[in-house]
Order: sequence, then C-alpha cells, then structure tokens
Amino acid sequence: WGDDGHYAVCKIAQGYFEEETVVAVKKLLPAYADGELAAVCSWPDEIKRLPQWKWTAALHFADTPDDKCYYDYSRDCPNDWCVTGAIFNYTNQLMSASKDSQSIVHYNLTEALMFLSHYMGDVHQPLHEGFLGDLGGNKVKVNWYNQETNLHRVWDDMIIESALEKYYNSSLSVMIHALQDKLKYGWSNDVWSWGSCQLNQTACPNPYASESIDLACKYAYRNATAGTTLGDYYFLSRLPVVEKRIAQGRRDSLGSDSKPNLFCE
Ligand code: DCM
Ligand code: DCM
Ligand code: ZN
Repeated sequence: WGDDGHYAVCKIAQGYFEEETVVAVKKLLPAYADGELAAVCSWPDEIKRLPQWKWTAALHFADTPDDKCYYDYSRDCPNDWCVTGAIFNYTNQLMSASKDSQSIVHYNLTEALMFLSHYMGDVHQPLHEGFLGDLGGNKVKVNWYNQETNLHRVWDDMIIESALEKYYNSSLSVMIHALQDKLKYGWSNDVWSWGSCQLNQTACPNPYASESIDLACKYAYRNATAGTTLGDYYFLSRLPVVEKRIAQGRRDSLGSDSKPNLFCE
C-alpha cells in the first residue's frame, strides 16, 4: 500500500488493541508519533532506499513464479527473506522481549514494531504476492482513467485515491470511519473467521499471503494486461476487495483477536 493504505490499516488495527497492548505500543513508539501507531506505519517505505536500509527492500513482498496462483513459503520466501518471513521474525522479536525482559539479545523493538505493522499491511495487498516476472505488477504499464501508471500502483494508491474523491469527500478519516462501520455491521458475519492464528502460534501470515495471490489472480491481473485503460468497471468491481483487505490488516498482529498478551510485561 501507499501512505493512505498503511495509515488506514494501522488506524483500524489500533482500535482493536487490548488495553495492555495500547500501553506497550505507546512505550515503544517514537516521540514524534505522538501516541499514534498509524503515524509511523509508512516508515519502512520512507527508509527502504537509503543505503543502510537497502536490505529491507525485499521484505515488503513475496512474489510467486509466473502464473502460479498459489503461495508456497519455502518457494516464495527463500531464507525467510520476504514479507511473511519478516512478519515471523519481527513478531518473534517482540514476543521474546515481552516474555524475557532480561534477554541478552537486545533488538530494537521500536523498529520491530514499525516494521511489523507495515508488513502486516503489505501482506494483505494482493499484488505484494503477485508474479515475480512483472515485479508484482510494477512492470505492467496501464492507464488509470487518463493517467499513465502501472498495475502495482493502481492497487497501492489509485483505487484508494479515486475512492476518497468519489465517496469520501477526499477525507481519509471519513473513509476509515466507513471501514470501521463495515467491520462492525457490514462484514460482521464473516469477521470472526478472519483470525486464523492459534494461541500457540507466533504469527500466521501464510494464509494471508495465500489469500493475496488468489485475489491477485482473480481481481488484480484479470482484464488488466499491459496497455489496458482501467476505468469505472475495474474501479467499481475492485474497490470492495481493496477495502476488505485494508480492514483485514488488523488480524492477529499486536494482540488483537486471539493474542491479547503479546506485549504483556
Ligand atoms: N516460520 C518461522 N517462524 C515461526 C513459524 C514459522 O520462521 N515461528 C517459518 C518457517 C516455516 C514456515 O514459516 O518453514 C512455514 O510455517 P507454518 O507452516 O507453520 O506456517
Ligand atoms: N514490489 C513487489 N514485488 C516486487 C518488487 C516490488 O511487490 N518484485 C513492491 C514493493 C513496493 C512497490 O512494489 O511497495 C514498488 O516497488 P519499488 O519501491 O521497489 O519501486
Ligand atoms: Zn511496503
């Protein structure tokens, strides 16, 4: 996702934190976040091109070999170096620190929190599990209405931007409130089934990556080959997918749902 998408994922997730998670997250947030997790959720995108952070660039996605519409951790996440591997890693860091405050290994838990909340958003963006050959749609040049762009950017930014203009008075907080209402009243019948993490599991990003590549094949890549002009039809049929994936970004990270004690000290 772009900045708006990540902000929305984290803002919605925050609303589901247990009380002790709120306290622990506030302790870890840098001062400039002013107590808002959402304020730092795009940080991994801001730093990924700096020389000292280049190693993080591949942790934003887990692309599959071309035309494979399913995800396989051992194939798509070599050496754990991908978005799902990163989610396992940063969840482990935060959990081990919360279990053992005397731990000799000192991770930077502020960074761990900012990476984890960003990557939980990215794993839900269908084209972050797109095809390797076109770099998750980055190489698929398309027009979004009359604007030249690529398919990855359509899913990171353009669908959200167009929705903001068309339905949400150009206000991200209006859109976030609408998604929060849909979580409560609209999707309420299936929200219970979104969290699939068992109490004895550290993190469960693999099913989310599987869903993403499935959605990439069924919605993102469909009728969107290079040179296509995407307009109302594509926008109206894909926006519900984008909205649901943003709302689902809250699942099981950071103590929501089934893991209330992640940050218990
Ligand atoms: N994995 C990990 N850390 C964990 C759990 C899993 O690095 N705490 C990685 C290694 C496994 C892969 O995820 O090969 C798939 O795990 P699973 O099938 O349990 O989801
Ligand atoms: N991306 C992806 N798969 C790739 C390469 C990049 O999903 N093989 C994602 C990461 C970024 C976006 O596309 O969110 C733009 O990539 P970059 O910032 O590297 O231009
Ligand atoms: Zn990212």
